[in-house]
Amino acid sequence: NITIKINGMDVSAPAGSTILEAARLAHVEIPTLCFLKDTNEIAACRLCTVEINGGRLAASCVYPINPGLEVKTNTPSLREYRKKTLQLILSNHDRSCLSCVRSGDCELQTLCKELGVDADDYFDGDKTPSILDESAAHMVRDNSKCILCRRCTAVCEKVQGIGVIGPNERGFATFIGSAFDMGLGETSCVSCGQCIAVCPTGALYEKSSIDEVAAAIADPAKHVIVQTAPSVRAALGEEFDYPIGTNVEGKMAAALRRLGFDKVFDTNFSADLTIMEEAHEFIERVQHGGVLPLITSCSPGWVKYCEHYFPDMTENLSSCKSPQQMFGAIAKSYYAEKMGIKPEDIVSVSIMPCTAKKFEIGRDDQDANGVADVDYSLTTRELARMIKQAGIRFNNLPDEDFDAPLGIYSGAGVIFGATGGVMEAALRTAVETLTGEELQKLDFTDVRGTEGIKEATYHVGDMDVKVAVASGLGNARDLLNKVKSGEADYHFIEIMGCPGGCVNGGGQPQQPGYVRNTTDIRTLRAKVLYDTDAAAPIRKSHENPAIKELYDTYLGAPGSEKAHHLLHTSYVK
Ligand code: HC0
Repeated sequence: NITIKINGMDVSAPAGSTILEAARLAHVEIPTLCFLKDTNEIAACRLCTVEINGGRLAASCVYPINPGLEVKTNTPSLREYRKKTLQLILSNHDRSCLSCVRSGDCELQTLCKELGVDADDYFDGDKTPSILDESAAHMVRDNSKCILCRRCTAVCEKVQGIGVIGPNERGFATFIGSAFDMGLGETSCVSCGQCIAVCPTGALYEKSSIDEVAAAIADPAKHVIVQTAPSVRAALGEEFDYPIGTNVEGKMAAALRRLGFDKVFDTNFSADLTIMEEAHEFIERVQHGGVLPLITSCSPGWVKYCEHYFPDMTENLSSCKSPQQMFGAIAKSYYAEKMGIKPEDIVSVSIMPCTAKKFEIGRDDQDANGVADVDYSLTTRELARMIKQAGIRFNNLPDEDFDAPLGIYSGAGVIFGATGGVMEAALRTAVETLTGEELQKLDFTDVRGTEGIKEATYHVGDMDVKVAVASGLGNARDLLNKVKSGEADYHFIEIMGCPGGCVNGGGQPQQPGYVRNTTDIRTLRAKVLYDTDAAAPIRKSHENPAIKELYDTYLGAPGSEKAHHLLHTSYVK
């Protein structure tokens, strides 16, 4: 450890720490705006500036501590300096805060309040010309709210390995955009929304379908049903001040009912259905010399990435639709017939932790019944907004259950939302199907956890099954390059587009930089799903009674013609 002085106090911190980290150990939080640990360490915004060794200024987010260093974090001149920095940012910022989507949880707004910025027009003058880019299916870019922190470009390039946005021009003319000023929708953006998740202001946000959903609910001619993805229950509470890692499944179901949905269902049900089809497909490919490794296809950001960047591997993708889409196809066939409702009179809504799901619902071949499988996909954040707009007191709601039959799920279905969860769920079913024996231990712990790439080998019958799991597209790229070079020979791979899986999706509640930098958000949210699985009375997809009934009375067997028609799809090269 190295001992330094912070505001006159001795503070001991590990060698290699920055001033920002050392101060935190003394419970002193230095303000930051652009800083994202391991992703955006560029000291661009200068808000974290401190005084060192008697008055020199240093950016604490990147300045390493050294023996004898003396730091002041809160002098009158520093406070003035930070206020000026904020005033300068505000001078080139669209300050229509009242109507901004981030009003109330904007990091710029919070800092202005905390640091006592008492007016917003100090340095008014020219503004950098800005664009509103609405070309993508899933999101809007509003550069008038951009503060050039570059968190979005860093996550796009360094974490996801994509880099479709970056700084254009120089100096005062600098703006974030795509090459040749193309709209995002014209680029190879995969719609993951990780840029939105890290944006501190209202410059990036999902394209909202709240009004369309509310109109459908108000239309008496429509039967409006909703499904909620596994990881929404693990994060929605954050929008209502619950600690990160609180399971709000029961209150979420109650809120959806009060919003007026005719039936409240669960994507976990169709996650179980996906496992039935995907495990069957895996066994078929293994036994009949099909293309291996089989790679999961439920994450639409990943699927789009594969189509753009690894088109020669689309044959490896499972032909299974995602659980979101399988749900929609079953809702407008099996459920519609059961209820005696025409598919075109059903409006199928999904609540997803994901922005790429907005893109997925409009893909070709996602309309098994002649109408879209899913009509609207809302993010977790949009659901929170709808609940607030409707005056529903979320925190006071009772816990309620999902409706049957499309709301019944196994523990295997709920863990889909964490990286490794789809693999574990598939193994539970594939191993029992291949061996004909009951598994003694259902926990495949090697594929759990938030590491970017995980590998394991399982002895199944007379075969060693080699599996791998990657989350985050930079990790997916590294893993696929190993497969292409022949360095690795897996049988089955799970890939999720977002680092940590859907719990960390681009549609989840946005946590401010200082929380992201100090809290393992992914692990806390994933724990909700693993705890739910551990406590579930049924933990294997093939034992879900509603799934059994679906096959017995409607689909026949996994991989049947009817199942293929409704539940499988194809990809673009
Ligand atoms: Fe996921 Fe899904 S697990 S992609 O991460 O597979 O978005 O939560 O809903 O469809 O089930 C997201 C989450 C889903 C789907 C499921 C899968």
